[in-house]
Amino acid sequence: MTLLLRSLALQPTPRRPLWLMRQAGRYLPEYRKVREKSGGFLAMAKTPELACEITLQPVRRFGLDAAIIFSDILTIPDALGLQLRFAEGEGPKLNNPLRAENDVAKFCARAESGGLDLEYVCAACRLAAAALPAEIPLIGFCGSPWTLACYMIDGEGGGFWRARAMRYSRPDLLHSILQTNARAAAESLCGQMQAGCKVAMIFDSWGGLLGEDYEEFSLRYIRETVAAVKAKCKTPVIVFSRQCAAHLAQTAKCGCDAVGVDWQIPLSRAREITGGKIALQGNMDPATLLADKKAVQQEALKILRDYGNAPGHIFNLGHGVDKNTPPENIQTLAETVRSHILP
Ligand code: 1CP
Repeated sequence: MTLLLRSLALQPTPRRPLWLMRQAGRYLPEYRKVREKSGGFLAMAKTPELACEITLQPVRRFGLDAAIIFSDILTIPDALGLQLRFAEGEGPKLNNPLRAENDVAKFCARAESGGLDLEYVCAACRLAAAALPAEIPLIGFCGSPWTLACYMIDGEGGGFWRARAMRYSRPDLLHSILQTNARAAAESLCGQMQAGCKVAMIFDSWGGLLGEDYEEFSLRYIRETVAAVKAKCKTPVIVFSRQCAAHLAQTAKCGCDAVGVDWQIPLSRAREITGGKIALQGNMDPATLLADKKAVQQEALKILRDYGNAPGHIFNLGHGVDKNTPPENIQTLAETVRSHILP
């Protein structure tokens, strides 16, 4: 079994597996080169050969222990008719956000009748899984139902005020969006698993906006997604709910195999809370990678020592790699984690 799968199963490993959220992207010169030639993010994501190439780039360069398919959480709203676009120099935008009751009704009806066509994502997974060496598993992913709803309702990143307000003004509408998203997320993950991914990951990047409503509007639907994936594909599932340290105990019990932890709490505390019953992924502050080599080494060692020698740690960041990260700092991180041999 690969290092990552062993850690997910809480089995001992000779050293900690390492991969990084957003390990492919604009900080890599080889990514920028492909991006320039292809005409932008969506063209890359929708061309399986290019998506495969970009997936492999960071693994080749740094010798990481997992690859994550190059795609985006917003492929689901795009496939369900909300039309994703990237305006130059801006973030992603959806042309048809869900604002009125009628938009939501049409959206849910379409999702139920039409299914989800993300064949280009599956095609990229098949290529990448075939190109990777056996010891490097491919991770497939999706956004959590709530995080998808944030973009679907507001139409773009920012404060997500419309999505947050809907839980007070029309919780019934929000619940129907979330229910539809839970089914779509599970379907998308299962498609990626059937196309060769060995691990599924759910990104709940905006779970932290919900406060005490996290269970009702996010975790409940993550639980449903995890159960649906487990019923069909049996692959391990990682759940990353950002800025949700206060809800770690509940998240750890949602049926997943690992939780992603951000840098709000030390891993040792996260382990106390989760009782060692589940693997933990994280949790270096990505800003560390904008500092110097010495800081990267020190922080990496601090995290490795803080977790201790127990099995079940997947080294990662607490959020994605920043676009201003010097690649040589990731090289330093990879060398530091690789040379930390467990007794
Ligand atoms: O070249 C570019 O300008 C595109 C930048 C970019 C990239 C590299 C976007 C647009 N998406 C991606 C790839 C991506 N997105 C991956 C690829 C695999 C890898 O990790 O290497 C993954 C896993 C995602 C997931 C994603 N997309 C999340 C969840 C994780 C997180 O970072 O919180 C979210 C919230 C998105 C939305 C999104 N897509 C792109 C951007 C810039 C954003 C954020 C928009 C915002 O600010 O709200």
